[in-house]
Amino acid sequence: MQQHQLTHLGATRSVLKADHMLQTPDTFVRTPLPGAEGVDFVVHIAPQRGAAFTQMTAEFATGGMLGPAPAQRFIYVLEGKLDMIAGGKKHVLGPGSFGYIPQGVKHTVRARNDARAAIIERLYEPVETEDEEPRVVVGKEADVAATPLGGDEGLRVRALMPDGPEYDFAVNTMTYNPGAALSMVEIHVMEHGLLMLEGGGIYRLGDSWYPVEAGDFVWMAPYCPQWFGALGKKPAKYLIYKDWRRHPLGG
Ligand code: UGY
Ligand code: MN
Repeated sequence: MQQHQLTHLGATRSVLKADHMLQTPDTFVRTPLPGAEGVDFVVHIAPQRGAAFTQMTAEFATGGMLGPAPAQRFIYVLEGKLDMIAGGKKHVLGPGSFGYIPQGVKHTVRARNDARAAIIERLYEPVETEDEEPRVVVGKEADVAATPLGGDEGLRVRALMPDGPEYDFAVNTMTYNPGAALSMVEIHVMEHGLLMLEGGGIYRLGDSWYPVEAGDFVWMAPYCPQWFGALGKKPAKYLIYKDWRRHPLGG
């Protein structure tokens, strides 16, 4: 039988609204960035859209290198291996490993083989009452203790960043058993960047409900109503950024 070519005719699950965005892999557009070599970037969200941070996926060819960071940088490896030199130490980051580099700390990140990583960058917001400075952090997601959210064993949170007053953002993974869901529709001042890592489900954003699956990116502006329920036969897991521990009026 003749195989018919699927023609999308301009259709996609991607959606852009004032307070949220769903960006599916068929709509990812790659761009080079200054200082980087052998890396294509998908800039998922940026201040150009009103976000106070930048989240990208970096796609490295073997030997590809990131350029310098204009801000704090958080890296979560999705595929392949990265050599990261920061704070005078060399770290090998494989899938599920992460690294945080404070703003202004010189570092290099180079791919040992073809690799992909989620990269989150945010300008540091110091607080006058805080003397401690953020430090380089390296870890593996699987080694981080999981906390049931609100006592729900079916929904586990792993905090990848330390939660000290010197840190101004959090990056967590959230793992939902099939059928598990957020216990409430959240509406909060923090904004989110979210990358679906595994499985899928239904995301409520504002007044819309969207099917989402591994590979999708979601941006939620401050106060965007949000809820997620996991569907399917295997757990759903996402990586989620939020601004944290800073007064909304600054200072
Ligand atoms: O940390 C959070 O605000 C998280 N519960 N939000 C979310 O999963 N959409
Ligand atoms: Mn939230």
